[in-house]
Amino acid sequence: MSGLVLYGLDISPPVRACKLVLRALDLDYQYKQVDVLAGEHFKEEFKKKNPQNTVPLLEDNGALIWDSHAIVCYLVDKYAKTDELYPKDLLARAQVNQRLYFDASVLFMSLRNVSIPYFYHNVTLVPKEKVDNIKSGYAILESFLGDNPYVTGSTLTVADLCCGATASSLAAILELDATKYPKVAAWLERLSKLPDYEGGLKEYIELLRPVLTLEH
Ligand SMILES: N[C@@H](CCC(=O)N[C@@H](CS)C(=O)NCC(=O)O)C(=O)O
Repeated sequence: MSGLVLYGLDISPPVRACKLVLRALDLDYQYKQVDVLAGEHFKEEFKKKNPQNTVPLLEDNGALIWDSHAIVCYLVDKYAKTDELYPKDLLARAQVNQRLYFDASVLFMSLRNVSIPYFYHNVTLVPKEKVDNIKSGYAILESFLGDNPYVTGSTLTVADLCCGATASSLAAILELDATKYPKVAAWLERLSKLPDYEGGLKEYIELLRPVLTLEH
């Protein structure tokens, strides 16, 4: 057993992304459940490890890393046998990083800006601008894909696993319209064949979709 410990819960999209990368690298790790819905991430013990109070959090022989994007890059750099998932070539890496920052700052935020108000304040009405943010995320992904099977080209990278974990979860708010975004639909279908892809996806969608009302 490695010294790796992942803290999280399956319904979390960024936790799913980390689990997909751990699986792709065939790494052993201990999984410690943090029940975010019950507020466990605000407990002092967890706060000491991650003052941002978010999951996922990775512990590697005592070193602490959080934010899924930092975690997945670290895992590939440290443990992968090849650099395919996170290329060392500077330009290729810059492109993967761009997609990772897009996921962190745009795509995931369009989800979080709806899920946090619901989970913490029971806000079920999703204003039009937040619905539009989801549509815009789908449209940007469609353009990233172009004629390629993956978001940076012909090979799967951590950018697909992070963006894919978020994009699949957006269906919790607004189901993807495959006629408008056929490339995103085909890409998600491709990713869905990966082992452990499902994780807590269905559960996450079922938690939100039935209770939300969207303004159009
Ligand atoms: N950018 C972060 C986002 C992490 C995040 O917001 N995780 C959610 C679960 S999906 C969380 O911990 N929410 C609890 C909170 O922010 O209070 C990442 O990629 O790790």
